[in-house]
Amino acid sequence: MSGDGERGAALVFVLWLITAITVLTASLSTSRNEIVLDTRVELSRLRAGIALDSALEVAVEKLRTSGFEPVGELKLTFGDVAVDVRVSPESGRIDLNAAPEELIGGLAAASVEDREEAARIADAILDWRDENDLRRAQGAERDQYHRADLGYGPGDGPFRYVDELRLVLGMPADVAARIAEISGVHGGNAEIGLASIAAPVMRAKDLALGLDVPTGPIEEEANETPPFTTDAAGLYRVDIEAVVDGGYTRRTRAVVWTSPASPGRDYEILDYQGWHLPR
Ligand SMILES: [Ca+2]
Repeated sequence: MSGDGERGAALVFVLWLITAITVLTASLSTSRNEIVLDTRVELSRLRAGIALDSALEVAVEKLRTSGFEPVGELKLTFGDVAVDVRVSPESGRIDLNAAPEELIGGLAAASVEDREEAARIADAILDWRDENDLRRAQGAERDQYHRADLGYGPGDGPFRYVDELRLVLGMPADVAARIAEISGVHGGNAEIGLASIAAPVMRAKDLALGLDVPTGPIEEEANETPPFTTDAAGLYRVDIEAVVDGGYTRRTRAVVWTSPASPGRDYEILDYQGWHLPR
């Protein structure tokens, strides 16, 4: 069977599976019994999970063939599961491990309004990634983590995942989430590439250069989607949200590499995270 034929058959199977689970869910829908309600949530979780996995397959295939121009967005429907896909090139992000120190400063300043807090966060990020135990002026090394009773120390090496930002001493969770939106660990570029650059990334770059631009998060920027461009290294972040029956919601974020060096591999998933948000 050809590749297209196999994918077509797989999608038909996915639709059949979701329909079968939908029928099963409907047969439970009149009951108020607690165990049955738990089962319905579990079935929604399952339907969303199947749709998320299928959408990731579709997104990767589209990246490998036609691309995502003009904007990296795609809407899919699997039965009554509505799926939104957003794709963006990793080279449009700031590499947490490779970026020069000023750019890490800009990254923090674009994510926190207070310049002193931004400077503390930048120093703590740099102390996390450098291999030495020499504390920067406002940073944090092993001693500071020990005194904060965290039970772990700084990585003293490259960030493996953007979510490791949450472990950095003094990093508020919302700031870690904002920085994670505009940074990555897989690109390996010291400079931001020519790939589509989101507004906060541009601001981080300007702040690193000392230009007079606003610090902190800007709400409108979060909703802007820059035009899609191809990533020269074939590295993309794929954000997917699946909503079952307009209610139960599950999300995944994956970093995919569409042109891995290993022969015989079509793509590799370098990072994968999942959330489910029960209503
Ligand atoms: Ca260190």
